[in-house]
Amino acid sequence: MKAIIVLWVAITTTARAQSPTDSLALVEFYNATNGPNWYATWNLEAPVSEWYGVDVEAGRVSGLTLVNNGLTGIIPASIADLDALAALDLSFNALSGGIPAMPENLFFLDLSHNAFTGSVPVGVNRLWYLNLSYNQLTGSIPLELSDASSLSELDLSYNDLEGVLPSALSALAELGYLNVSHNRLSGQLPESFGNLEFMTILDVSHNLFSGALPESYNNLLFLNELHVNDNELDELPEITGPLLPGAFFAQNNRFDFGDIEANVSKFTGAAVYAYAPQDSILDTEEITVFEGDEVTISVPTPGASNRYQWYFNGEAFSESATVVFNATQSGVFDCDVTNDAATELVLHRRPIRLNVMALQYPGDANRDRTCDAMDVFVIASAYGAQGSAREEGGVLWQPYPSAQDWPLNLDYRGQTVNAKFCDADGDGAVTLFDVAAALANRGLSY
Ligand SMILES: [Ca+2]
Ligand SMILES: [Ca+2]
Repeated sequence: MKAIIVLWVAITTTARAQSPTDSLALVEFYNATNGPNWYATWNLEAPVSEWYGVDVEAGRVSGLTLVNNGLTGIIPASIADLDALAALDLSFNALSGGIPAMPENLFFLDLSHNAFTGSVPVGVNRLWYLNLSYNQLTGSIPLELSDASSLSELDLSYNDLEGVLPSALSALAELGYLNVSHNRLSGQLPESFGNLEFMTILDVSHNLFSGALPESYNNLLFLNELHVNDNELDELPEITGPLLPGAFFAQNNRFDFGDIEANVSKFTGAAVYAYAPQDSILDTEEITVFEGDEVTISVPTPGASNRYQWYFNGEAFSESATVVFNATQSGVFDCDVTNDAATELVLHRRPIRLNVMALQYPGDANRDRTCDAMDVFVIASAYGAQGSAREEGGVLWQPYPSAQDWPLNLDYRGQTVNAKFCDADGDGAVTLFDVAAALANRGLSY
């Protein structure tokens, strides 16, 4: 009832100088967005032209600016009745629900920093400024946005938008600012954006874009800021076109030194930039060999002036791109790749796990490569021990892949020897037969 009275007052007091349709739509908006509790509220008995944030031109409402004014609730569908409205700024409030059809003559629309859900509105084709950032909009970026041919600033950042960045947006010939950062957009960056000749700031960061940064972006001669960081891009062309004196952010992608080396001066020439860190390179590997086998590990990664630092179990191991060695013990190899030209980036090679399977010569219980009286003594000290059998039994003086480690370790002259090496014949128990094997092979070495 109160709302109806308020409505009647508004119409009767303002109708003479004001379109009744506009007044109705504004009062409905006021009621739907908790008007009485706005920080700066409206005196509905005053003329519309005196209401806070309302611009009136020639008796029609042309602007509505209620930034950070405590608005809650939804925008009613009747907002579309304000058909002379040119500018609508409701940013920094707590409005929610879907964004209804907007007055079609709008050229400025800022609904950023609210809690709107649903999809990006379309059909407002006179817009030159559209900011819907910091909401919870879902769905994809509508192709129809490309019908707003005067659009020069488009900000859809900090939403939950999915799908691709439509190539059709390259029809927005006036576009100078495009920000779609902090969504879940994927696919390739459109080649056609190289035609957006007035593009000054392009921010596609914090999405799931993959593939290459299109070489066509070299045509963006006014590009001052390029934010492609925090995606899954893996190819950076040599940037020959824009000077990028402002900002160039490419970190947290899958670029390697082949991508960065050629563009270092483009980064360092910018006022602010980052090309590090990048994702780890190459796949994790697992290599299983017998001890003594030759092993080759490498870091096949592009870059003309790369340097390599290998680590084995965390300790510096080698500085070669490719390392060849004879396996002695199991462990994990890591490699850091640095570059003399692009000095701020360290690329981590994903680890290589080396499993070295021990070989056993029957009778060499203490593993000093010789079978002698000491081995007889060691075997006797493990007499009765049991554990896994070898896959292949036998006592010939030749290497056998050893069994899995036994629970028992022997301390022999400060050296730990697993009891499985006392099982000369490999049957899973240390018995007199093993002592006999050691005696038979006594004096042999390898
Ligand atoms: Ca020995
Ligand atoms: Ca045995």
